[in-house]
This record gives sequence, structure tokens and C-alpha cells, in this order.
Amino acid sequence: MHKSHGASLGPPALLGVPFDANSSYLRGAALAPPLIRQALKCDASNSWTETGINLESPGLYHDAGDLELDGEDGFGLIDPGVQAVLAREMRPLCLGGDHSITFPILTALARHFHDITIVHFDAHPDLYADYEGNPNSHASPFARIMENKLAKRLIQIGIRTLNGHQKQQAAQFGAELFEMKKLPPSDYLKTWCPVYISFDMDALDPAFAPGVSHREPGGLTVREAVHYLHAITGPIVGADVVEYNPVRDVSGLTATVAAKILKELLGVMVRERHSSGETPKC
Ligand SMILES: [Mn+2]
Repeated sequence: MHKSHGASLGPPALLGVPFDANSSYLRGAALAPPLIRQALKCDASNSWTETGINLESPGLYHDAGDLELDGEDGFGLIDPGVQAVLAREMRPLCLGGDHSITFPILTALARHFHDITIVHFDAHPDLYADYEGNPNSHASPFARIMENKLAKRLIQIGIRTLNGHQKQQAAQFGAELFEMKKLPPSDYLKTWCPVYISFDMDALDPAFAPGVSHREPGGLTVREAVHYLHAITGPIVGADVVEYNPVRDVSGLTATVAAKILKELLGVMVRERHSSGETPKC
């Protein structure tokens, strides 16, 4: 595949990334991928997105299964695992796993796409230079991504844990950081550049999504998050849903919410394949 601005986007491919060895506080996120899939296919709901797409239409998306990652060494296997999906001309939609996986995912994607805009939903900016000495910590992926120039823009939404160091990092990297106390209008997410969406489940208020390692009250409602997802104009070259921690969940609630986010993400990722086919300029 040549570097492109999304001229020939293949179908999304679900890729489980069961990795949580870079979590700083609690493990458990590695257990998430099969539970999110199970909730997506649960008979309690139908297969239509709110945008009117039936996800059961044949060939609409693929499931590339879960990466086989063995403990801490598994981190190095994520980039080649994502690369394998891209080599099949599919767009990775990764199910974490902790947020550290976004750096190797972007490393693979940046070989194929220029000028990526990242839309990042999170309670945390994840911009630490390192966290407790670990540069690959789940608190640091966006520092690594921006240092390595793997993205052109970083739009962060839902932040409510900003400290002095990360404020400085955000300024240094030119991050467009929106705290919960001042969210942007959804039109802010309109761009023609290739978009990567990184969705940390703790962006949502723990009232909606208690199954996360770092519960941070005062977050987005599910409705607000879905509204933002629908507002993204694409072309969406990849995405992730990370930090669902089943060990912390209550009655499978967060799995259902993660599946809802995944469902609407799939809906917006396949949207442009159903549109006029024009290739907008970035
Ligand atoms: Mn977070």
C-alpha cells in the first residue's frame, strides 16, 4: 500500500490487542477484547448503527482476531500485528488493552498515511515524558507519537486531570487539548485529513463506564461521545477502544458501553464507502 490520503480505504478490521503490561496502576485491560466482541453481538440489541448502517451486511467489516502477545515482550509484536492488517488493505480497529498500544499502532499507520489527525477521547492527556521510569507507559503514548512525528494534529477531548508537566508537554507538541470544563463544538472535528480515533473508556463518566482502571468523575456522557463520533468527517484510517478493564466492571455494563462505542465507530468508518466516492483534499 502506498502512502495516501484515504483514496482507497479498505474495510475496517477488528484486531484484539490483549496487552496491559504498561498499565501503571491496575492490570486487567488485556481481558477486554473477547468481552467487547461478545457485547457487540449480544441479542439484547440489533446490528444497526444510529447512522443507519447494518453491521451484519456481508463484508462490511472483518474480524482479524486477537494478537498473540506473551506478557511484556508482547509490546514489540503490536506494530507488526497492525502492519499485517494494513498489508491486507484493511483499516485496523483495535480493541485494547491499555493505552500504551496506541504508539505502536500509529507507528505502523504512519508508514501508510501522511498528515494524520488524531482525535483522542480521554480523562487523561497521556503525555508524560515517562511514567515512573517507563517511556512506554499507558500514561505516555501521545508523547511518543508526537515526538516521532507520527501525527500532524492531536485533538484531545474530555481531559480532567491536567497537571503542570502535561500542560507543558501539550504546549510543546501543539496539542489541541480540550478539558471537560470547556469542550469544543462538534464541528471542530470536521477535517479532510486522515483521522485516527483513540477512545479511552475513561473519557466517559464512571457512572456510565465504571469498568476502567482509573475512574475519573466528571466525564462525558455516552450521548456526548456518540455525538462527537458522528461529527467526525473522516477519512478514518484506524481507531482503538482501550482501557476497558473487566475486573473493575459492574454487571458487564462497561462492556455494553464499549460495544456501543465500537458499533458507532464502525458506522462512521464505513460511512465514506457508501458516499459519493469523492476523495477530499487534506
Ligand atoms: Mn485515560
